Amino acid sequence: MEDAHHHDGRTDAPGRLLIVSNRLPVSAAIRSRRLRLSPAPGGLSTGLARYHARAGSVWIGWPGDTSRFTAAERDQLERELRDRAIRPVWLTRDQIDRSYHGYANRLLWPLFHDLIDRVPADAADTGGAATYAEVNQAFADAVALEYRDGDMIWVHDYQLMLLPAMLRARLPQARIGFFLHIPFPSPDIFRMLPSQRRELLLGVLGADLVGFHTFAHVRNFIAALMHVEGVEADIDRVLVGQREVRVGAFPMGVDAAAFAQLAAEPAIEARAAAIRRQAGGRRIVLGVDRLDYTKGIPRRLHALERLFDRQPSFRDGLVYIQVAIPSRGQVDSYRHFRRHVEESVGRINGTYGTPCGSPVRYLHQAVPLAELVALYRAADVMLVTPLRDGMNLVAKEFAASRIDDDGVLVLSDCAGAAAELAGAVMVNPYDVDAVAGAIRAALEMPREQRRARMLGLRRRVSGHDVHAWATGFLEELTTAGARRETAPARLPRADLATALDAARTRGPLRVLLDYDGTLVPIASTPERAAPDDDVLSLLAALARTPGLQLDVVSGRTRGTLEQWFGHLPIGLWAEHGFWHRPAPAGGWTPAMPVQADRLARVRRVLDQVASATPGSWVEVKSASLAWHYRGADADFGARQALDLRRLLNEVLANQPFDVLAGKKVIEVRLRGVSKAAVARRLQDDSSPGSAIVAIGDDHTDEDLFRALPAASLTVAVGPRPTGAAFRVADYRDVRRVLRRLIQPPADASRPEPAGVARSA
Ligand code: ADQ
Repeated sequence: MEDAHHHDGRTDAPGRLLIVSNRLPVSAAIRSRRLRLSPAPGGLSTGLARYHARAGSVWIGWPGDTSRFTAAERDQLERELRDRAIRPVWLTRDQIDRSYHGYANRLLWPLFHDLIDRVPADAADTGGAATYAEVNQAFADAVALEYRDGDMIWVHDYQLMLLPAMLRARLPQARIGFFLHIPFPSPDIFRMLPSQRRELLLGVLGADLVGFHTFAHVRNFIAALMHVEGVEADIDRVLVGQREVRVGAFPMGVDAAAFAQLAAEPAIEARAAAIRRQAGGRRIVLGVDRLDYTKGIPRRLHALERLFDRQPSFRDGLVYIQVAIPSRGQVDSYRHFRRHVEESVGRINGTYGTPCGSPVRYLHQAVPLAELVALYRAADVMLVTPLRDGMNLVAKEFAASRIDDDGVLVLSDCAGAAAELAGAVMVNPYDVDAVAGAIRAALEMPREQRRARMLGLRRRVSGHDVHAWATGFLEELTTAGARRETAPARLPRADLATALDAARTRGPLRVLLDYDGTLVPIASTPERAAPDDDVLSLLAALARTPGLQLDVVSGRTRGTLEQWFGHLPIGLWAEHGFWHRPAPAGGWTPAMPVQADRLARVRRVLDQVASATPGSWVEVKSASLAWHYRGADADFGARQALDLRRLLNEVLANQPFDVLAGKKVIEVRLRGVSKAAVARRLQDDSSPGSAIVAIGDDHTDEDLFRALPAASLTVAVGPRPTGAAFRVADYRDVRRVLRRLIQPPADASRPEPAGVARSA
């Protein structure tokens, strides 16, 4: 049987989008012997379902517990899902218990929401981690089966964090995106995860693009990566071996137009009016949440209690409607939590109710969308006070529904949405008094202010809806994948030879060489990397070559460079250009004043870390200090490095220092000292008409390449992503290229315009 997508027959059709998430937009159940599909709860499926309906995508996920289904019922389910472009991943009950209810919901969920006291003591030893991996593997099988060349794969959320790497291993060329719908915790909390920390991080990094709701989550993720070997993180990308992974904030939106349209329907307006009437003149305060301990419902109820206590007029002046959608009833802590919430509601109504009514209406049910929108429209104040939330779409749905520009949103500053919704009344959800105060302020807010705030909220919510979110993510994924395909890794070496020969026939050359990793291999200790005879005679020969001016630009100290190359008639740049010596008799001059006292203060900190970290040491240079931890225990060293980096980055941010993390080294360097500054000075003192050739192997050389004139011949050594025009494999290739420069240029033997011979 063919599905709809096979019928189009186009061979050049752009690939499809494969959405992969644990839950599908529908979940299946047998009720009264009939198969029923109902919309699945939760922000991910609700939000994305609207995108799926429009986009012609295929959705792969778990259809809910089908362990009691007959074979015929499963077949029927599969057919009905197929009509909705959905492919089910069948999981056993045990797999769901251990992986979804177990590892994902008992462990990852509370930990990622900073609620570590919700992590059960036995969370690590129920075999959940292994089953989680097994379930991710089952998803990988399903995706690989569906995948065709050119498709894009978009994996969602914390239940599937291993999946991107599993897919990368099977489909190396696929474009894979990953989005985390929940927060990524600070590295200090992430470190508490008892199992497969590293695997989860590397799992996610199998994607080409990793998205979060906010920059705070991006920052936490990147900080956690500082622990991981072989991974180099930048502000918006991570280098994993040779592969570049983009990382970014993509705040998810809601289908704002659809909510606005619903909100304007006469039936819904009438229903909202009816709800207001039933409140009998009381002001309406509303809460809508999945019944989840992250949503802050008990503290919210406390805040109301406090308000009723201190402000008796509110006791029959307002009604609080709490709609709590049942959620994760299979997990113990959710069952206990439900009881706790219901007891609180009972207590408040018992204490503050009157014969004519109770101040809290509590609904433990999923309400239909139309009813939800009517509630949004009826409310005077919407309370969204999670203790922690990836985004929180309820806040946005409320704003999108308020086409009357009225209603006040009280929003927790611990929700991702707080980074966007400036028009809300922000509260710390843990501060019960502040929440009570915010509810009161919201109720008393004058109409004009309500209107101004709501206009701002609506503008944001409709300008950044769920379609813009998905499109934005997928566009970025397209370019992220494209970059990998066009990485200049395959530039033929012959091109470099041709370009060099052409440059030499045109005029003089200025050749800039990095040292370690470029002229010699990287050695295990810096002392072992002394130049061999071959490289010394090669440099001497280059120095003698007419029309060629040679400079060595290195991070090494001037003492070392002087000792190795002092006798050669070449320019030397030590400590990334802080010291310069133009020629053997020239003497060394610093590029800027040394800030000895400031460096001394940093040094005290580094010395302290070094003394606490066996095997590590501090290197002192004129313009920089470096803490090397290559010799330390790998885990301990990484942990110390993380703490040190965070301290230095935060404390030194406003001081004239750069903090640079290299391979097992953290360096603090006077700002402005870089190979880029060398590039600028060089352009002033080169012979007129010189072409510049620059060769280097690490990221300090990238600064140099970027600062050179565009026509320069920049050459990267080794396999990292680079802005250089050419690439060679290693120091042996570099020497081969340099040897060529000692010979007369290949083209010199051919008849050339008169001016050219001069340069040879
Ligand atoms: P959730 O934790 O599920 O989502 P949220 O973003 O608020 O939280 O989404 C809840 C969804 O369920 C909303 O669309 C809401 O309308 C619906 N809903 C809630 N209560 C309901 C009820 N009683 N009846 C019917 N529908 C109800 C996770 C993260 C969030 C993140 C989303 C999307 O925890 O932080 O915003 O994914 O990424």
